[in-house]
Amino acid sequence: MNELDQLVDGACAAFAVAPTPAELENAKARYLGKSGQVTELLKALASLPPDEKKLRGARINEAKQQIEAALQQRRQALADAELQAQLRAEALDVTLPGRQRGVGSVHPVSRTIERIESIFASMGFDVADGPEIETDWMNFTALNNPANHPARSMQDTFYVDMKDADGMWYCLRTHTSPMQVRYARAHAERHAGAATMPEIRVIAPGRTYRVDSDATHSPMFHQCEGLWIGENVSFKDLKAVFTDFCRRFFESDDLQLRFRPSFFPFTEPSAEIDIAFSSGPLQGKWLEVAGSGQVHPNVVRNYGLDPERYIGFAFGMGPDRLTMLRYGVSDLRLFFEGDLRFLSQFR
Ligand code: 2NM
Repeated sequence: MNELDQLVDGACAAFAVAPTPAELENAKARYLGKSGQVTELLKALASLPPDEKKLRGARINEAKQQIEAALQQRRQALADAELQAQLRAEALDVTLPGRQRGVGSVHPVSRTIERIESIFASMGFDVADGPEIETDWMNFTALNNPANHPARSMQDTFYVDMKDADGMWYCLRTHTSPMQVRYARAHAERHAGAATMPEIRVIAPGRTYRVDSDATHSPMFHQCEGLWIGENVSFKDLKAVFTDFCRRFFESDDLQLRFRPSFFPFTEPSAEIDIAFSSGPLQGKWLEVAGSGQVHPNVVRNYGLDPERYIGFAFGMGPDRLTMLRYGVSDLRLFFEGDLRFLSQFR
């Protein structure tokens, strides 16, 4: 093998093992660069006699063309490989299923509250909500609780380290009735001085707080209280409204109701309301679902209304307990733990 063939073979071998374009260009410089081996051979032609120069020049040029061809081929191969690698790296599997966004759902207690709201809305009740931190007057005094009533004690009520304008500690509301006081007072004020006042018909659902915690009591629980005040609203209206509500809420036309005498400071007379299902696992068993009564004259007065003219009823129920009954949930605490294994069952 002559010297030029060896040069071509060497160049081809060097190009073939160059792993990157940069290293390929380094290898090229060793052959075709300013002082590369081929360039040096061409420079050496100058010292040859004309006829030898022509022959050798042609041979060197032939070798040079072979080397340039090998270089071009290797450049193309490296560029192709780089493109393939990039395509592989950026490959998208368009057949993969998409990543699902988690599907949320309404909390079972919120569902119950929405259900209560829509049933009462259909009977002409407004829905009111308001502060969870209340003044002593709104939470207790306006509702005819005596100054020394045990519900006011720190064993039963959460107090906030802040005093109101009367110098009393603010508390976390222990029921939603203070919201009804706010609503009724605003209503009375709006119609003050007019010959007649439209009836007050409102429910107040929301969070309430008491110092209590076991399988059937949570320090935060929900209440929904209702109020209907007018010039001629009586206990029979309460019975009709609440019977209709319970039958629609539990989707049972033959559900039975029982009004059992009781006591609340804010109503007189007062009654517990029990229901009995006509079928299912709880059939025939009396279950307490609400408290109720004719609003006490002192409370009507605190609404800013004349108790000689205005009368009505109020009731209070626990959406947490209604949810347990409706869905057969046995532990109240499940509602407040945020465990998706439980909550997703209501999707
Ligand atoms: C209950 C039971 C009985 C009630 C009373 C009032 C108000 F504001 F009219 F005085 N609101 N809610 C009431 C009556 C609540 O809960 C067990």
